[in-house]
Amino acid sequence: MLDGCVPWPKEFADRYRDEGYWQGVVLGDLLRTTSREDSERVAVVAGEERLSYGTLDTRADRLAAGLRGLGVGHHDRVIVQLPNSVEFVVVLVALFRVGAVPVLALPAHRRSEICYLARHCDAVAYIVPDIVDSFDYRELAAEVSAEAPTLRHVLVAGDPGPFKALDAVDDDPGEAATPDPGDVAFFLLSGGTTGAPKLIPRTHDDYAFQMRATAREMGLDRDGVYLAALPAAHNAALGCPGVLGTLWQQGRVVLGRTPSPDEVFPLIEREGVTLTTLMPAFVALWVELADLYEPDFSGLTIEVGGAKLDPEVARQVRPVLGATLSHWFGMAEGPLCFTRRDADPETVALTQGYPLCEADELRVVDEDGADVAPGAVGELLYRGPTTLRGYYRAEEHNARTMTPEGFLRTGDLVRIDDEGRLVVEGRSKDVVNRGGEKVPAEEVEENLRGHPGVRDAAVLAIPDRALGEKTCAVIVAEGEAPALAELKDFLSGRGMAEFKLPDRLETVPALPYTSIGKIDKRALRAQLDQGRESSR
Ligand code: OOB
Repeated sequence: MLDGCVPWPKEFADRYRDEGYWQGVVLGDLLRTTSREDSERVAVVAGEERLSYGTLDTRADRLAAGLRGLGVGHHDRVIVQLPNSVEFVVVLVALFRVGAVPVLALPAHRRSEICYLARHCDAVAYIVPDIVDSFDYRELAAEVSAEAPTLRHVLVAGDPGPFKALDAVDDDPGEAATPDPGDVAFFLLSGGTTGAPKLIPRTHDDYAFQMRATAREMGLDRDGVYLAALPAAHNAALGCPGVLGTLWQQGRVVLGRTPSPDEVFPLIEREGVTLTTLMPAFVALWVELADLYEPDFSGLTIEVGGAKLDPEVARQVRPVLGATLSHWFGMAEGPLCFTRRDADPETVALTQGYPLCEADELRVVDEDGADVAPGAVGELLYRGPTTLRGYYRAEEHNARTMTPEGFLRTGDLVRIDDEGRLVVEGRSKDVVNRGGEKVPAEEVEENLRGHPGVRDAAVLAIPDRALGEKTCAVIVAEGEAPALAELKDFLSGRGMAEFKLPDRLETVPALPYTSIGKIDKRALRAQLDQGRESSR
């Protein structure tokens, strides 16, 4: 396994192989079989374009050869920051075939996140689009190049500007070595723990199992049509079964850019979409706007997860949209629990169902790490054939987030009900879950403290009707307090992604601290609530 990754101990790896979870396949084989057997079969629909398995397979082979020609090779890390597009699919498969390791950045990431990633993993290449939603990724790439000494290539899908066009990376395919199925295939980004984003190694074996098992449970077979409405770089839309899992099943992927009803409702009906993934805020919006469209989604299953889902919204999905809902608790780190398609409506509304497979081991523990009584709430610990054993190059962090027995501390507070179903009750980690986008409080706090008008800062989640949660910055001012707009500009100027910028600002004379010197957020929240009460 790539240096800096933590392998599963041999006894676990043997067991996962013996029990048939890991089958020794490699992700570079995606598209291959179907291309050989049924070359004209449509693999991807993007706008008016319909691309066959044969076309994509050839494009991936030619790009892989071109990348080798540029000197990109086995184990080289390549940051991929592409929107849902044909290029996204071709680039990933090409990198898998080269044995290079894609690092899947989200389209919303900016200089701060990308520079950190590039330096942290010593990326040799960075692949971007030209302009999306009026944001010029080539300018971002220029800034990243200046700060990342190992970066040798910037490749642009579209107009390359000063860089190299992705299209021009093209060569006749030659013989290539097959990577080890137990090795890392790509890195996902952690949805937020402490500080900077962490890199999650996903192996060929573990991801192939995840895709196969989720496809089976969601009924996605060769006739399945998956709509990617969330960014495909996110685990939920990539491999649950998502874009890659659908191609693995020889189904058809429809690429959307956003989950907004005016864009995707017509697509779902036109393409006969059978499966899609949404964050809760969009399920609510779909239900709310259904009257305008009168959709018939009786052939559609919607996977929803990533943040708390309002049970009332869940209950309306079948009557209003006609669709089947599957309620998920998932993490890029690997844990997956979800309600199956035949679950009764109340199970779907109120629980996140059962783990992906029998080899998944779940524990619910108290603050001292002891198992809680059955049914009681505690932190979820997770171990299994898709769950990582350690983040990449993060020894200290791993010592804190992995137990000595190899369980991941999820930072989520859950209980297991008397039928064995998972119920997410809250979380202990310091993250704002802004409609499924995770904002690590510490990272925002640290950056806020860099402003000359901020002496100290804390970041809290506040309830929001549409997104579930929004971000509130609480500051202690140095002199005259800066306004929210100014702080947002300041953080943007530091290269932070827009979804991490605070939505609200409060100023206090001092922040409460605990005896061990951490900001006492519970006390701070109480203090703010009290202030609000008394000013009513
Ligand atoms: C998914 O993955 P990530 O890595 O972006 O975020 C994971 C975190 C969890 O640790 C938890 O805090 C939160 O998102 N979360 C939920 C939830 N599902 C995830 N919080 C409350 N209720 C839920 N149902 O978000 C993800 C990955 C794969 C599939 C689905 C979601």
